[in-house]
Amino acid sequence: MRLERIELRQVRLPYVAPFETSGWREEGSHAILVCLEGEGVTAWGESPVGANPFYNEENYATAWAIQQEYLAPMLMAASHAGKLSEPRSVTPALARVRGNRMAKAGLEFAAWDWFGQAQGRSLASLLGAVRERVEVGVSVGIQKDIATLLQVVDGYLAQGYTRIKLKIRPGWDVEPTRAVRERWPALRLQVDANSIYHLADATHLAELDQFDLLLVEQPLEHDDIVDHAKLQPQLRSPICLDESIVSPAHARWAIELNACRVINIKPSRIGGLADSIEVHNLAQAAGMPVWHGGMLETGIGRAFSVALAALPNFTLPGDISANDRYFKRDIVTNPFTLNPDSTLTVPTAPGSGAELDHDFLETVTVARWELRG
Ligand code: NPG
Repeated sequence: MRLERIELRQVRLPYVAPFETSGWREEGSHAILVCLEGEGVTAWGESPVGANPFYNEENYATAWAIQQEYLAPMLMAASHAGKLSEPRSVTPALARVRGNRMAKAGLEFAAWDWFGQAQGRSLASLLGAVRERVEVGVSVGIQKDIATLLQVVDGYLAQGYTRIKLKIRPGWDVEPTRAVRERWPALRLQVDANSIYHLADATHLAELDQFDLLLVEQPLEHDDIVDHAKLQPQLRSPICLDESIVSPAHARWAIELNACRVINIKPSRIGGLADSIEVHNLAQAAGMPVWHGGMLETGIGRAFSVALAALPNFTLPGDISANDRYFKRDIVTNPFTLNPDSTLTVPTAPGSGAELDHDFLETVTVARWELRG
């Protein structure tokens, strides 16, 4: 891959409804899009960073700065030194920069799109996908009361989604989960705490065991593995780690310590697709299922999620809903729509398969920057 130009864009794209978790509320996407151009190929990636550093340490401002000052120049230099012969060479080329994984992921995703297009191969085939459709669910943010929650869940079930995740926090955990479970006894249901509890809350968290949950996601601190290993034996529900698993090494530590029984893979959190595949493979070797999380990606990031979720060990439904669950109008002309069996169809076009709506993208771009090689 010989790059001639790297472009970054900040977009602002309002959500159909604000999204509220235990720690923050966001009204729209603040994603950074990455465009790579070279050898006649134009490729796109996305860093699905938020408005605030409340999920992890990154937000749109940190990613924007690190990409401009370090990552884009490093990628350009690696490309001109002939060091980017495959998409897997991007991660080592950016490795001197510690952390900042979402910032890196946008560039890495775009490189996969570039190689897919250049080789006339779909991203799914490059990644080793084994499925043509992937099962998906919806993540339901915190609502103002239980009646509203039941209405919102009912709406998603009516659209055909068959797995629901509830955001929980102290004061909004056992009762809303009970209400949903009582109304839909057979529903595949899971909860996500986004790091709001502490080990001392173990007895309270064990109350969730009565609701036959697929998993309890990231109950404890965002960077913890050890306390989760102490909590898991106190819960019947499987713990799933999200925030804590930022690299293949973290996945290995969690597996070795029995800190969880499931891993959520978000390739942006892990710094790209290459390391995400490694996490997938480590979990598979340990007999541990993984599933694909979501960062309310635009249509660009979503295409990467759907392709990755088609790997064999993604055996639980992903937080990868159809584009219209997030945006009234997305920046792609080929949004995903929900199939009647609660799946999305894996793209087969070369590269990521996302087709940009360039005119609309112009109207939602609030900043742009470019580097020429
Ligand atoms: O469908 O993309 C989606 C949202 C899934 O709940 C979801 N994401 O903690 O997993 C999470 C949460 C999240 C959203 C995290 C935005 C960070 C930012």
